[in-house]
Amino acid sequence: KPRVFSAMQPTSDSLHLGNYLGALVNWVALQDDYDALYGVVDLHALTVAPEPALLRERTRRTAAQFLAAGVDPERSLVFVQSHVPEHAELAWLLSTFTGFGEASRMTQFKDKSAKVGESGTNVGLFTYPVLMAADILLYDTNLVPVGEDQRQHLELSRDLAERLNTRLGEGSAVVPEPYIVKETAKIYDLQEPTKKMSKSASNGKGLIEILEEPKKVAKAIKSAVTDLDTEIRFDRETKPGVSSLLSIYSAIDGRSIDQARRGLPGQDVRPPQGGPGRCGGRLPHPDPRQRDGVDRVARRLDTVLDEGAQKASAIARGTLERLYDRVGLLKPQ
Ligand code: AQP
Repeated sequence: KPRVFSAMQPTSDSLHLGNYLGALVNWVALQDDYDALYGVVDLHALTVAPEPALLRERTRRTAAQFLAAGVDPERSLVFVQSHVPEHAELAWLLSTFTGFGEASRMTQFKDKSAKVGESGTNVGLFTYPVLMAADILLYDTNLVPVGEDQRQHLELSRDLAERLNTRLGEGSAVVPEPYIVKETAKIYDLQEPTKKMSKSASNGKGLIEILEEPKKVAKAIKSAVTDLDTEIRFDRETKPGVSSLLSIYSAIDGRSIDQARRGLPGQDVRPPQGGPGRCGGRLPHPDPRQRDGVDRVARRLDTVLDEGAQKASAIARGTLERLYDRVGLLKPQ
């Protein structure tokens, strides 16, 4: 089977609707046809200097939300990045293949460092896309399901894979393909509908957390920014607020944008198993079953993560040894 890899950072108590619709729904859908590995990338989270106890707690919660959303540990490996030391090892090797200018062109670093200023930023944030490339190349990944915001980082991973093949010989790395579903590639902030929904957004009211109380979700949707006229029409340019709500509604309820606009019944085509499903009334909101799901799976979590890390590490070791050999590192006897 071809391989799929993707990951999320444990940087909040709950994933948000952008993480869910942009990535997680696709992880669940792909696990049937692919050999899937899904990671909680705690090493990446260190770039924002989290409080240690909170990071540990969020690492487990993030993994639990993968399972609650329908990632099935019988079919997919779920693991914590720091439990597989090969990620950090390959990141170092790849950093020696990455041009300084190339890394400097990453827009996410530019945006994030502009927010905190040079004194607030760190080298880890700068080399973040190199660690991400290591995450992906380590598993000879064919497909990476992510949101639109990760497209440029994916492009760097592809460039690095090609460079390894050119400099170290064919078969050094698999060149990964992005899997970005157009309709849900970018879920927008409810208060600023031209910006992506993001946990670090300045105004928390524009965000829907998937573990939020349905009542609060309904309230957030009701107070979403729309526009002055009453026409319901999909047009990102002139009606970003209305268009964003239509996209969310359509993605959650399985309606086409046009059906959603006309209030027609949906086909219940998505999301797959474990997803929010149909909603009461006219407002889409995540199903409370997801909350129960998180509690139910918490007990199984340690075993799942242990097994996931062991199996992931076995694959990762093979890739790393191949590359260490090709760059000329002396093998320990
Ligand atoms: N608004 C979004 N629409 C679609 N997809 C999105 N993703 C994130 N926001 C949206 C996708 O979710 C996955 C999680 O990636 P991450 O854990 O690295 O988080 P992130 O991209 O850093 O998410 P945030 O909320 O935007 O965090 P901050 O504010 O810290 O930057 C990825 O596949 C991402 O594409």
